[in-house]
Amino acid sequence: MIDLYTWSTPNGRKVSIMLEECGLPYRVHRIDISKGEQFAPEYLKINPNGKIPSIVDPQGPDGKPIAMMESGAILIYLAEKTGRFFPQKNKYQILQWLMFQMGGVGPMFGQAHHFMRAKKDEIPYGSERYGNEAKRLYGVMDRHFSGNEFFAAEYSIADIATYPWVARHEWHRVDLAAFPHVKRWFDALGKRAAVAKGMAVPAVS
Ligand SMILES: N[C@@H](CCC(=O)N[C@@H](CS)C(=O)NCC(=O)O)C(=O)O
Repeated sequence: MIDLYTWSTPNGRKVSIMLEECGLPYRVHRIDISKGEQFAPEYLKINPNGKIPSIVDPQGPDGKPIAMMESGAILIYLAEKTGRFFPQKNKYQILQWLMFQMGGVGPMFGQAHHFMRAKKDEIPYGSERYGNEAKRLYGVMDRHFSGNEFFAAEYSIADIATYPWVARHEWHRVDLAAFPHVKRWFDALGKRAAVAKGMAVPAVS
């Protein structure tokens, strides 16, 4: 049984979607990042970066336990463990779009959320800068999806990594109607049972 340390955020949900897609049994540990639980000394032993998500797999490589942080690396690990959603024949295409998510979509949308949903006064410079960058990234995805069903030739960890971020489109003030090909991709993925299940993790307590 894999232990998943997570919270109700896009980076956490990438991993719960992947675990659901692969049919791997897992146990959810809620790390409430609004309460600072990500900085608890016990948790830092699993994730030295003090963020979610993390996993501990007692059956890691060579049968030995492994603890992992960084959602992109965890997706690659789970894909290689199960042989799912990261086929060798599309490996570099998938990696390219996975890195686009890890280095672009995630950090930029995350910053847009920070500035647009700031607890005190909204900071217009930050909202504009990251809001514009978010829209630019939607443009890149929209052009790609105008001629491609998925990021790579088939559904892969690149799609799994990006879906939970696009699911927060209202948070970064993007109207999917302006990006019809992203909307088609988003709606199609949302119909997958594993995506719906993974998006509901952690369960509301
Ligand atoms: N690059 C990391 C980013 C992880 C990340 O930023 N997690 C956020 C939630 S989505 C977090 O734990 N934030 C708490 C904090 O920064 O203190 C990954 O993909 O795993």
